[in-house]
Amino acid sequence: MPSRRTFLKIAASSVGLPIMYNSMHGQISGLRYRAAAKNMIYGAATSSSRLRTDTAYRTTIIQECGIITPEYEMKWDRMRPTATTYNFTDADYIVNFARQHGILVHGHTLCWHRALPSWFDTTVNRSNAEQFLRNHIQTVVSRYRGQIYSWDVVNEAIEPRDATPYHLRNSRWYQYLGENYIDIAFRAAAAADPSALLVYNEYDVEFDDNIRRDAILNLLRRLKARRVPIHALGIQGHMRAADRAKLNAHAHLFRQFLNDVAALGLQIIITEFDCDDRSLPASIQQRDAGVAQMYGDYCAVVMNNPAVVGFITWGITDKYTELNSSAPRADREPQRPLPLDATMQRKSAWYALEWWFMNTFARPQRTTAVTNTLPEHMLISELECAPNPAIQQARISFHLNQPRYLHIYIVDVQGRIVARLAHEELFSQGLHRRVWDIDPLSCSQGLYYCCISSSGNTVSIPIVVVR
Ligand code: 9MR
Repeated sequence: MPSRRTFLKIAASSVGLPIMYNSMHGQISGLRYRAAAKNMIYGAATSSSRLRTDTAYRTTIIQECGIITPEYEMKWDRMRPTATTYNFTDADYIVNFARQHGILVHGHTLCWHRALPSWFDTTVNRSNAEQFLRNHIQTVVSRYRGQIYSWDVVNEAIEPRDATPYHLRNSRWYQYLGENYIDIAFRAAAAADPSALLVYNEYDVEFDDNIRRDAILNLLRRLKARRVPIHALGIQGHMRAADRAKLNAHAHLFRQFLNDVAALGLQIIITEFDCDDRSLPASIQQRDAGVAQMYGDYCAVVMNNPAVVGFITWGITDKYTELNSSAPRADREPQRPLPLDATMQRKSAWYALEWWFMNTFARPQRTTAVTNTLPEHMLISELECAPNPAIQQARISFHLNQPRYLHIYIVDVQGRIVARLAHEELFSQGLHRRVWDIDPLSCSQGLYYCCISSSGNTVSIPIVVVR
């Protein structure tokens, strides 16, 4: 068998050589690695000011998050100081921070009825609304082309109380453009960044409101029928501890809804999970237990659906939860809705998520790293990649059930090849265990995939580089 080795150059890092672990063996804690081992993504909403000023917080985000959502920075009121100008400073900061640490970005949000700038109502009208929407999406999405994993293209478009046909929210966008605004937004986003996962984001799909759920499903069906480029449903998941019994009583409806969405060929991401603890007593122990139970019960529904590929919490630490302003407790105790407490310590909610990531089944490989996985899945099995700590070598093993020409390589989260280990090399049937020299690996800290491809089909496993 020819043994061809490919060597890579690396820009020497001032912080030393990277250490690489196979996250599947759990040497690294942090929910991002737990999720990645199942080809899922965990992350949190964040803000540029917190990342800039709070070092402990920043370190925590790097350790825990495989994806981040800007809580404010990509909303119209922050990006559009005037009708003709853009301010990208804070959004750029978040996107650059994410790139430096191998973290994906969930862009939020291109079209929403809230967080509009003060000039909006006096400037935008029926005759120019389409132009404003198109220009905004074209400008913002192309600026970050290739750097945003997923975009909340349209947020919260359903509101049955507004009594419109199809239960669409009677927002400015709807008043000016009708339902067509949704098509316009998705098509503009797809044109500006064909590689981004395009998401429709909604809330309140978990309980007894069938009208709302059906309205969302019917909207998704109409979009699919019109061939609008939509790839995923975002479910916000803002929960209240008080609603636990209600969640469990209606879990069959929520489960059915997830199945119906998946049947449309859409992925599902939980995009804004948190748990308002106002109904619970002041006792920290009781609150943390009640909140964690809600995390666990929610996961018992969503983690068991293979279409659910991501779980994002609305913040990661209680220190910065928005619930203290939007839903303050009567006793004035700070809310405890998130996986980490205000000093970045893990709470039961963190362990509930960890348990679910460790015990859920692996999702089909991520499309950023792989293409069609099924046939080669059966052909190649037992893939493992164990780089040594000095990262000069990686031991890769796999089983092949017929002789094949293979490509073996390492890609980053955007699917870019950072190391080619074998190129169209013939491998015999059976177990292969080989050590490849990597001299040294051109990987900064973050998540990568070791991939084996044959005839356009790829299998991959997540690996993690830590500096
Ligand atoms: O958490 C956000 C809050 O601080 C902002 O004031 C508000 C308006 O921009 O948006 C909040 O985030 C919302 C998100 O953008 C969409 N889904 C509901 C979120 C919580 O209200």
